[in-house]
Amino acid sequence: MTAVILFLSLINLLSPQIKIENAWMRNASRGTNSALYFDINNTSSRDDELIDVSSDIAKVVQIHETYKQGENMGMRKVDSIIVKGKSIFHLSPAGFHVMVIRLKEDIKAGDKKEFVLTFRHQGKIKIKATVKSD
Ligand SMILES: [Cu+2]
Repeated sequence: MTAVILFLSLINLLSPQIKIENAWMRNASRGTNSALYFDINNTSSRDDELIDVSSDIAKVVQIHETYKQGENMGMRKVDSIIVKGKSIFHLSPAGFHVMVIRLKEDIKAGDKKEFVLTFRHQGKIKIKATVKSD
């Protein structure tokens, strides 16, 4: 039994069940805000949950959603994003995104910036986002 569990957790380590694809963010200058987008591909049948995003390039990093209130669009912080098993969750400019607040440096088109995503089950995943201009 122990051997089976060990074997299964080894498979887990070798082939991540959560794949982060198409990570990109907008160019912006030091002191201003930017946003990070990516697709979360959950290849396992178990739901998972993005609970934290961090980076050294900004003072504050938050998960946000976009919402509509009457004619106005707004955005607000959410605690997490749930990704259903066998599904892909898209973060996008008009939807969920990661707000990168008060950049410590200029970020220019072509740069690659590192973020650490934390999932409830998968744990930490390091990604590199490509900076694009509008
Ligand atoms: Cu936002």
